[in-house]
Amino acid sequence: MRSFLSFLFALLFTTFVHAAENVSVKDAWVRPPPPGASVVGAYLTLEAKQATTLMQVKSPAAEAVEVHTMSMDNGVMQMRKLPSLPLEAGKPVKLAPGGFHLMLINLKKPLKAGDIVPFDLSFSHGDHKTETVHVQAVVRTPN
Ligand SMILES: [Cu+2]
Repeated sequence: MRSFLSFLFALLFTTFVHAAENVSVKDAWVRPPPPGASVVGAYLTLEAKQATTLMQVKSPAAEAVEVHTMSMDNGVMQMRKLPSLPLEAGKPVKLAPGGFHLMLINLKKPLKAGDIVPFDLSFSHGDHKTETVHVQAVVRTPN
């Protein structure tokens, strides 16, 4: 009986760990904002084992965080806010300068190189399954 119970617990725990591990985040960084700037871009690479959708991003460093895309429109670079960002299974999505990025809107305090900016990324896997991934991004100049 005891071994059956521990088996059950192991099973529960395994399921839980798998559910919490769908999305991995790599290389999170924030561009150092120019003096006086209240808006700044943040970048990272997202990968999901199973298809999911990034629904919301929050950070204590800014009033809001938006997901933006950049595209050429009649020779002019345009930024557009996305309501959500879908991820396909096993296909990394790189948020990088010139493409998808996170935008910190109305910084609450100035950021400088070396600062750590926490983010909470909320994903919806469908079927009412959600996952929040906590990310620590470093403020640094682009490579
Ligand atoms: Cu932007």
